[in-house]
Amino acid sequence: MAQKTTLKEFESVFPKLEEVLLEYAKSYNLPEKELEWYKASLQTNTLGGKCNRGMSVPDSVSLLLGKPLTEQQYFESATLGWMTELLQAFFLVSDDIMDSSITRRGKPCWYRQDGVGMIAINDAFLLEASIYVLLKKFFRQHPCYVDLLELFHETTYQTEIGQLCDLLTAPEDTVNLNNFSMSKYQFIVIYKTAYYSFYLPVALALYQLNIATPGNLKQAHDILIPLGEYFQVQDDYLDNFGLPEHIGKIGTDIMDNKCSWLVNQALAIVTPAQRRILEENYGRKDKTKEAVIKKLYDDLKLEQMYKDYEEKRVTEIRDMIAKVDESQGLKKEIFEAFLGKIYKRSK
Ligand code: GPP
Ligand code: MG
Ligand code: MG
Ligand code: MG
Repeated sequence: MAQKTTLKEFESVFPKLEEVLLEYAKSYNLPEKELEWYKASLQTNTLGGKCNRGMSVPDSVSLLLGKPLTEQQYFESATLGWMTELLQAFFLVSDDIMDSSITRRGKPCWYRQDGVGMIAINDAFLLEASIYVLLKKFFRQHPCYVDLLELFHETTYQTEIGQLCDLLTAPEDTVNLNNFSMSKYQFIVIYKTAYYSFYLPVALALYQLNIATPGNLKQAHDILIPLGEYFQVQDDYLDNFGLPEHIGKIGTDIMDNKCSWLVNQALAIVTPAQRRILEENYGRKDKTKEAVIKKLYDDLKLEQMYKDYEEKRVTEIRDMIAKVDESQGLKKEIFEAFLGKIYKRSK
């Protein structure tokens, strides 16, 4: 029987990885003050989240094997999990600057913390570089070292083209609702979120066990990308309808002129008068205009539309999971575990 990891167990691996990263920086004679800075950035930006992505690496490895992991197997999978969390930390520190966000995980965003500012950009680069320090230290001899290396690079590339589209679809100075569409939306969310959040952890698990094949990677991809799409729809829904105390962040999508799921749904059903309200108030850095849009979303009953979407999408995803052919080494439970963690989430 497979065994599920706990946040406590997963977090217990972090100090060892932190030590390796600090020792590595010391080997370059990085002065004490900068060493302390790097440590603070690592801790603030990598810890304190739900670790859903990171923990799904050991969970997937254990499900693939059908038994609890040995200490060595757990350490390897948790290390790959923490590398996923470092990638996420790199993205979030950067994304919060680009989105002018206020809080993250219930605290001020890193770039808004005392004395940090634009140093956060370099901190984000260092968080990314830390992935490859760990990969080399622990996986240099692994038969899939190059596959793992390429997977992290490819996933980073995919996320960055998604982010590019997210940003270019949301110019700060011009609001043009004609730029939004569901097909644009789909591109943005698949690339900026689904690959790194859903496909990456499972592909890592397959490589760790050296059982990845083009067939099972594609099978995993074909379910995990729709799951990731659904996850980002939830993120967009929560940006407006979630509670900051639950989601740990304050929504910025309306003021940021984002091609969000909500605005796309609104556009599909508005009357000409409501469309004018959208045109005059969406995407402005103005709290009063934001409130007008929030009121419009309520009038349009977008909360109920989301709930209907969620039920329909989850039924479709369950059907896809039911059809997984396990003879290629994958297990349905891997996908069920992801779905179980996110269905009806409020954070
Ligand atoms: C989520 O978008 C996507 C990311 C965090 C990927 C960022 C990618 C980079 C290359 C920097 P979001 O802005 O909706 O997330 P959140 O709501 O958490 O700010
Ligand atoms: Mg953001
Ligand atoms: Mg963003
Ligand atoms: Mg968001």
